[in-house]
Order: sequence, then structure tokens, then C-alpha cells
Amino acid sequence: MSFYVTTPIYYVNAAPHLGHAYTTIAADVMARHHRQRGESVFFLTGTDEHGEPVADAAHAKGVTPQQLADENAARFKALAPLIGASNDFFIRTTDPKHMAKVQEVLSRVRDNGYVYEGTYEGWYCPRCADFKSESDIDPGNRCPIHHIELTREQEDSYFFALSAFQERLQELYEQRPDFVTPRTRYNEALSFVRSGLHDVPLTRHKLTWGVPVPWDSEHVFYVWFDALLNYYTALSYAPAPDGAAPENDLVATFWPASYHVIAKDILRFHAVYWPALLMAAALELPQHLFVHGYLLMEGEKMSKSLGNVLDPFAAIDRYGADALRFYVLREVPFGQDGSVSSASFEQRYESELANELGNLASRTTSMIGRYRNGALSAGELDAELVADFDALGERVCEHVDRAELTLALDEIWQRVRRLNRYVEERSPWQLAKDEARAEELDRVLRTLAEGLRSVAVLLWPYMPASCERLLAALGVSDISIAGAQPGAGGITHVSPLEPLFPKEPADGRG
Ligand code: ME8
Repeated sequence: MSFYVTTPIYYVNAAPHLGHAYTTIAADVMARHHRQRGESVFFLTGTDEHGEPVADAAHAKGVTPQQLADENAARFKALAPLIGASNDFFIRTTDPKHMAKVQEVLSRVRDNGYVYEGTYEGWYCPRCADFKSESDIDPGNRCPIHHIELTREQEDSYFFALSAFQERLQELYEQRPDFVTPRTRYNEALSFVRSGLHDVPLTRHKLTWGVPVPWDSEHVFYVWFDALLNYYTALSYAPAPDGAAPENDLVATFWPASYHVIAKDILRFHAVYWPALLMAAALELPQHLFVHGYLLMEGEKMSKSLGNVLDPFAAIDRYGADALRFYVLREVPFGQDGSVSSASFEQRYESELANELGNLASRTTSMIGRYRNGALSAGELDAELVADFDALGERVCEHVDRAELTLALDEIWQRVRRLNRYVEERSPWQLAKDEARAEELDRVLRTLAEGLRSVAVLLWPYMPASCERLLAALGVSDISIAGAQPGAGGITHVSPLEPLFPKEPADGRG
């Protein structure tokens, strides 16, 4: 089995913010979860470096587009390990290998008869790098996303014959109801297709910051076609991840993508242009697009252009990457819009991470240390508790297979709470006072350790560093999904554990 997951490639017109971290975290959870299942995984993220948004931002700063791209691509690249992302490759669209592949694929699209010359006239938002249809314009000819005035553009272009794919796209949507999820986004994409597709500019004449069009040196490709193709080009030159496909065979192993994870702002490009482009190039279509919502601050989409961003670097400094990963996927149902704030982050950190999971881990490991010197004897588990974990691993897999990351997390968290209730119900500190109940105490401690292993294995994709620490204290080195079943491995020795989520997080904590 192979699993290929991507994030959008982010524009380098400004620095990364929590919105970007969010998508990368979500895709990382999916990648890690599938690795736990023993699948061959490729996880791609990167930066989108051509086009007007970048050229304009560079111009405003008095640097070249390449200088700005280098500077900000480095910041996006640095963000990935900081948020615990385990991406196998980081693609930059100014990489000559990507550019050559774009030229090759788009030449094929032309050879296949889907490119023609014409003149484009219409409303254009330079921040979106997008031509707006009449129905997509705010009063005063403004961009509905950036609220800036649109420009009237007229230029000679080569066109992509999007309209030629009207029927095939409708068929695609009819035959594959899970091509785009959640359902609202599927409906939105399908209704866009049904409303009638128009051909779109494939190249820009006025712009020079882009991939040159091989058959006409006065044009560069419109940035969206250059960008979308990253998902394909990366596989043609990225090094193979450890233990995966042999070098240079990534396309055969990983294409088509299992999941493109994006937010709804770029739905149309991914749900309409992208499959049409792949059809035109005679390439296989991705299996799924998952479209998540916006992280909102004060009711507006967090956005570089609007400047209302929550700094992920600061949050990580104080609480650690795991806490941030947990928070964004727990607080906002994945797939919907939701507000985030420092106050609700701190509250969840304290009530759920420190008081629920952290406390459960501390109590369990310290009781095993205090009452049994860290040693656990082999024996039965408490059947009643184990029954509450029945099919948990399978249910988590089913949710993650559908990118339902908040629902999967909720399933696991119910077990964290169940284990805390179990501690209260069985009160090991009472059992420890009575020598006659030593066996019962052994069973309770064993059951707690096994339950903790189960939740740590399942939470690992969400909070890898903390779960690795917890599993190490339990003496467990195997993080594969098989360990989600209590009793699977036989924990024999438990070591002391420093608090997983200290109540007073120190500044500068990594
Ligand atoms: O659109 N909430 O790049 P971009 C949730 N280069 N997600 C958010 C977000 C928010 N407030 N803000 C940003 C581009 N994102 C193109 C993509 S792909 C072939 C080319 C995330 O830098 C979310 O994933 O504007 C969104 O789709 C993406 O960043 C847009 O990043």
C-alpha cells in the first residue's frame, strides 16, 4: 500500500502564519498515521514562488523576486520541522527541475490539442493571482477576499480549453462522490462545473516572473498551472523516502496522490482546473481532495494580506509544537471554519493536555513506580476497561481514511477520559493499603499502562514528541497501529516520566 499526501504550496510573498501551519499539521497527522499502518508514505509540502503576488511584494520591498522567494521559502522550510512536520520533500517552484517538468507536461497538453491563442479581457486580483468572474466581484469592483480594487486586464494569452472537459468533469463528480470532501465542498465544485466552464488563460504576457513558455519566449505560464503541477513534478526528482520506492521511481509508486489537503480558498483550482489539466495531459487523477475551513481570528480569515495573524513560532516557543498541533485539530472541527485565540489555546492546554492526558500519564507511571518499583507482572487485564477500547484502532483508521481528523481525535480523547475515570473508580491508592488486594492492584496498574499505551500510539500522529516520551517511559518502542489494542505488547517495566505538559510552560521551550 502506498499513501501520498500533499499540502498546498504556499506563496512566498510573506512569512508563514498559523493558517499555513494548520494545513501542514493536518497533512502530517495523515502521513504519520499511514506510516503507523506500515504503508509506504510520501508527504509533500513546499512553496509557490512565481507570479504576481510574489513579483509585486518583491517590488514593494525593493528586492528581486528571487531574493524574496529565497528569504521566505527558507522561513516556510524552517517552519516544517518546528511544527513537527515529517515531510519527505520540500518543493520550490523556482527549482529548475520543477520548471523543466512543467514545460514538458504543458507542452504535452498543447500537443494534445487543448491550448490555443487568444486575447483575454477581464477583472483580475493581483493578490489572488486570479481572474474573477462577474459573479465573484464585490461592489466597487473589489476582490471579495482581499477587499482591494480589481484591475481590468487585457492581454494576449494562450488559453487552456477548460470548457472541453465539462462533461468529463461532471462524470467524474457523479462517479466519485468522495472525490471532494466534505460534502458542501463537493456540491460547490459540482455546481461550479454545472454552471458552465469557460476557457482560462494558460499564460501571461505582461509578467516575466514565471516558468517560460517553451513555444513562445514572450510568455510565462500562469502561476496556477505552474503551481498545481508541483504535486506531480516533485515525484519526478525528489529523493525516495527511507524504505520506500527505489530512487527515480516515485511516480510509479505514489502517483496519483491519495489526498490533496487544501482550504476552501483554492477549491476551484484544485477541484476543477486540476483534474481537467490532468485529463488534458493524460495523467491519472488524485483520489481525494480534502477541503478544510478557515482558522478565524476576530471573525476574519487569518491572512498575510490582512495582517491579522497568530504567530505559530511564538505559540510553539511557549507551549511546544505538540500542544499547537493538538489545539488546532481539537478546537476547530476539521473541515469547518472556526475561531482560534490565545485564550482558548491556553485553556485547552491546561484542561485537556495538562489535567487530562498529562495527569493520567503522571499518575499511572508514578503509581507503578511507588507501588511496584516500576515492574509490572504478566497477567490479565480488566475486561470491562478493555471492552471500552474494542475496535478503537479500526475506528480511528476509518476516520483518518476520510480525513476526519477531529472525529478521530475525539474517539481517542474519550478513552483518555475513560482511563481517568477508571483511576478514580479503582482508586489504586486504596488497593495499595491492603496486602490482600495485591493482585487486584497489579491488574489495575497493568490495565492502566496498557490503556495508556493504546492512547499514546493513537495520539502519536497528533503529538509525536510527547507520545514518544510517554511510550519510552512505558518501555514501548513499537509505535505501529497494532499497539492500539490494550494487551498487545506486554509492558513489563515503567520508568519515571517528567510532566508531559507542564502547567507553567517555560518560555523558550522547544
Ligand atoms: O493559495 N485558515 O498559497 P497561500 C486555514 N500558492 N488555512 C489557511 C489559512 C487560514 N486562515 N490561511 C492560509 C496559495 N491557509 C497558492 C497555493 S497550491 C498548488 C498553490 C492555508 O500561501 C490553506 O491551506 O495563499 C490555504 O489553502 C493555503 O494556506 C493558501 O496558501
